[in-house]
Amino acid sequence: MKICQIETYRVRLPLRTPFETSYGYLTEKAFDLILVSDEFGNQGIGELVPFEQPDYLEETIETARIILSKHLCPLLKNQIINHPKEIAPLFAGVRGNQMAKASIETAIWDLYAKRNNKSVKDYFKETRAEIPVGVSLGIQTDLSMLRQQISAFLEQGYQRVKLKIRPGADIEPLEMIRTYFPDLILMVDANSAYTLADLDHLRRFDQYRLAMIEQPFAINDFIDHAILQKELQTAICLDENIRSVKDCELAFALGSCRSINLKIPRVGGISEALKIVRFCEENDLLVWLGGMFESGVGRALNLQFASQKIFNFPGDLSASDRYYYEDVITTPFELEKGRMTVPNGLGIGVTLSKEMLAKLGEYELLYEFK
Ligand code: OSB
Ligand code: MG
Repeated sequence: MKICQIETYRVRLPLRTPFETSYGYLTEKAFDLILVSDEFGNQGIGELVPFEQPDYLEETIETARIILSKHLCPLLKNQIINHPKEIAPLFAGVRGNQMAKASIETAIWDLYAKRNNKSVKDYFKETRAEIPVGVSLGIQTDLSMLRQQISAFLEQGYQRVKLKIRPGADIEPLEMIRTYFPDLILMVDANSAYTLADLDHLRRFDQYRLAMIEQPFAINDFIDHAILQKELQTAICLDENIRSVKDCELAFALGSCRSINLKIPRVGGISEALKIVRFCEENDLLVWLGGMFESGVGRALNLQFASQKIFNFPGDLSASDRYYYEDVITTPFELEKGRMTVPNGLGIGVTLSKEMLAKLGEYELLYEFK
């Protein structure tokens, strides 16, 4: 297969509810759709997911656009691609920039599956049709609002709640939640808001029966996380630290965590994500699927990937209406009894809405290879 054309649509969607984390406040999400076409006019779609601010990780949507158009797209020129697994080695000379790489790699998986009349999930072993899902809640200092929100999400069938926390907005919401929702599958995500100096404070978290504590320390810290994991009963989960399977090996060797939040874009695409799944399976690390406020395109890919049976723990995979009023795909994803259905169509299994793209998208032809 040859990549003959790469196009993009830039889109912005307002979030239904502004989302506060330990590092910032998000009211709308920008993302680019990346469309790759082969010599027969088959098309694959990927999503470029970085945020506008370099506050979750260093990549931003703007830096990713530059890496994509200046450094990654030209590498596809005159290449015969037999399998999407060839993309990561082709991109290896470009350091880092996993989300930029993943936008193309995942688009090529979609294209490859479509050419072969398959769903992306057909390339994974042991899949299932329905996935248990959870919801990630932003920092909420109004505890009665938080209580109402959690009740509403539980009524909709969400099977797990992740709460964003920071120093000063942690113990009180946890006390409230355990008073009113004693049996809830609950976890917290600090997005690096603590340091080892908070060790005594963090010890208090053990009493709330948390499924895990996600990313308490700095985004590249393996040693302090290992020290903390030895001191706590609660499992530590790493998100920002994990950019590749090598990072999982390091975390495992040091004992930095017992769980991995796997986001396909953060590790550069499906091929690396599959290596991480295998590593976690072999080493008894609990792996589950995280999210980046994806549109319907990234969400469809996440559902395909989470169809693998190892993804038992409900991920940050919520229905479209949890995030956005409208979407770029024709059929939004809905929740049924706390589960979401993996799309069955070819590739990632969704169709772009021409009307929505005309209304919301800013089009650009990135490359045409003759
Ligand atoms: O740390 O997992 C995170 C959202 C934006 C940036 C970072 C994170 C998150 C989430 C929400 O937790 C995930 C989602 O529901 O898409
Ligand atoms: Mg996280």
